[in-house]
Amino acid sequence: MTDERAPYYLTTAIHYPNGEPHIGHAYEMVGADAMARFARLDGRDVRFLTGTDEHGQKMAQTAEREGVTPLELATRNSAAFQRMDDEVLDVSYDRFIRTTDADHHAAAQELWRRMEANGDIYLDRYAGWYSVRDERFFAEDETEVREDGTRVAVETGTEVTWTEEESYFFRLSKYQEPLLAHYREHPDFAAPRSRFNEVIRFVEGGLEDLSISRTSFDWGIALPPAAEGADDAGSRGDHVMYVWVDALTNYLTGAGWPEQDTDAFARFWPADVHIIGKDISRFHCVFWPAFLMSAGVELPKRVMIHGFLNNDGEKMSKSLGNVVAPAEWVARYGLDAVRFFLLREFPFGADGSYSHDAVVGRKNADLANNLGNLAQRSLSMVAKNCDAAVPEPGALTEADAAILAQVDALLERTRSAYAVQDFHDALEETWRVLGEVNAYFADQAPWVLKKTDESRMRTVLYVTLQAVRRVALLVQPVMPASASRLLDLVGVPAEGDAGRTGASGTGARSFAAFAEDLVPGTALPKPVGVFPRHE
Ligand code: ME8
Repeated sequence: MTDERAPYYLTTAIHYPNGEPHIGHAYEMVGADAMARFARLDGRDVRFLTGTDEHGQKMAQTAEREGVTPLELATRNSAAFQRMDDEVLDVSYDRFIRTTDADHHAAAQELWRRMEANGDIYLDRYAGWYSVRDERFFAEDETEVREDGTRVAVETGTEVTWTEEESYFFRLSKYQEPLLAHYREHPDFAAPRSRFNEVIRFVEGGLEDLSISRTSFDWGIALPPAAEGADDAGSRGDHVMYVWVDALTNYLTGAGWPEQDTDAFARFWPADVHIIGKDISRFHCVFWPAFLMSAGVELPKRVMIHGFLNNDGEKMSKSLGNVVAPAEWVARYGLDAVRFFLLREFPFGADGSYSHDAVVGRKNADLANNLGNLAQRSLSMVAKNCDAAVPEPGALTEADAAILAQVDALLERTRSAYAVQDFHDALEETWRVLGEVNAYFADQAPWVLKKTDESRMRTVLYVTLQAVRRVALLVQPVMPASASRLLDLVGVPAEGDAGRTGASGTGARSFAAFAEDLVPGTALPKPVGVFPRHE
């Protein structure tokens, strides 16, 4: 049977397992997870790829310092990243790729072979500055010498070292015009616009060929054997692929390329969106599409460049001692409050900050007061005054219809916001409408109607539950477990694993349920608080 759902393939950056995951990694995962869940609930056939980027000099050096092999280091920390996804953040990924996986080696070598067959790879010598921390090369004028004599990359502040070695080069310069043409024809290729513009300006400034192999260490993917009769066959074995060539290829491996799963590849490639942070936009918006053009593979549809999450406005760093472990955060505030905070607090494309007060503010004001109290008060009244079942509404007044119309409009608004990864807008609008529902509830005062007009009280409670139900459906991608509990309370049955609630247990409800109405007479469970206050 053919699957009629439209495919949706999204990826995160693959993270360096040279240490434990931090809250910046968690931020990216929560954003991507909300997108994956939204797409599933909206009827798409989702493939969601994440994983770890295990090769390169940084991994080799860290392993040496710690007295373990690079593979041991990678295996240990890759497991820590996977635990963060599974046990801490409830991320609904479909595959956790490791660049040490066998199918990935095959894909990276195939990409190389194709770029080479296209005449885009040549042997030369590299002489210049390399930052191991960033795993990237810098031109001399992109570096500066600090007072203490160390030379650093201006953009990232990391130390660079002079590197001279035989290296294979990729003819990036050849792709300047094709890239600019692609950007012109696909104005949504990267977002947000301001970050995309930086990329365009960089390409307009001219592109130099890129060094894509290293000889000074061996922790990387071997080059494919030379084509017959090639004159570089002798030295090829001394090289490993530059880690970024290998890393970027993971997106193809994860779709089944080249031959692991050709049906999946036909279905899921080109990727709908790569989700990455602002520090690696050049790799994803310049190098990656150039590699793909060279190899004759279609380009991804979109690169979403998110901003950085800082600690109270300060950059997180080990030396400042302000690195927060995601598990600590979740233990302190609860998972759904953390997920909500991360997506509600500032736009995904912008930089933002967290602080204890800011998280508690969101948790108490938005979740406990605005949504939690509304649900709790209306459900308690129903439990006491309507035989613990969905009440039968009478004719709707203008006020009833107006508030329901605002709630109904949220699905389309949320859908278009998610289409451009604007969770912040979706949540801001949802909470604006929740504010209106709270005002409606206060105006209608069902606790007064109880004494004067019970039939009208039932209508007001019905309308309020209807609003709570729709909001709960819409916030499932952000707060899977709490939304699911709330939907249980308003009597919306779970539908298996449509949205993959993962560790959170109970099933999700697809957005198809949005258009349905609560059925009067449906028995409701005893109401319990879903959004506790942070004391
Ligand atoms: O760059 N806030 O890995 P990585 C938000 N292996 N996002 C942050 C962040 C912060 N404070 N710090 C880092 C790599 N990130 C490569 C990627 S992809 C083929 C290879 C984001 O572990 C960062 O922007 O250093 C990136 O998207 C991701 O975390 C992994 O960073």
